[in-house]
Amino acid sequence: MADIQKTLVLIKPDAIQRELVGRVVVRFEEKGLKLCAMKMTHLDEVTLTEHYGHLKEKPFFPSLLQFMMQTPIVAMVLEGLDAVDTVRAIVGSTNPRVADAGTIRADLSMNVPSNMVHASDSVEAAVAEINRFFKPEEVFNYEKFTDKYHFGEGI
Ligand code: IDP
Ligand code: MG
Repeated sequence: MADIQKTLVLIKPDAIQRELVGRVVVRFEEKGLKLCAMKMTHLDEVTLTEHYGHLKEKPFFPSLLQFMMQTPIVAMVLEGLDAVDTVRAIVGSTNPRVADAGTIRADLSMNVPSNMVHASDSVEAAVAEINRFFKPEEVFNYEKFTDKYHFGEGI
């Protein structure tokens, strides 16, 4: 049984610099994921240290933070059936050079940390990350005519 879930996506500074924000958004939209929240924000060290806490001991951690603060980023909440795994599948694996062709990272990037997007990796992480980047009133629940295709029985 599939669950309706929400997940967090960040469009990283390399995508902003390379003017690929629209290309990223369209991939999620055309899949059938529902846009529930979206904003541009400039991340700070405190937020990033929390967000990338699992990487704090890695040698590349300081450069990852520097990279993520180069420009503002675009944060989004997407909703859909099994949205956490569905979005991760569209995003592709961390290293864009070995990511599956057809994924955002494989098709549009070459390197780390500049791999275009962040996506939550579990339902628990998605809840924590949505709360980190959005106030409850910034996340919208609304009906669309296409819900029956993307969320319901598909008929
Ligand atoms: P994920 O983004 O696919 O979930 P994580 O392991 O959580 O991958 O790493 C978070 C981010 O840190 C990556 O998306 C990438 O931008 C960066 N990163 C991961 N590994 C490396 C590395 O070896 N060198 C530089 N940056 C890295
Ligand atoms: Mg991760």
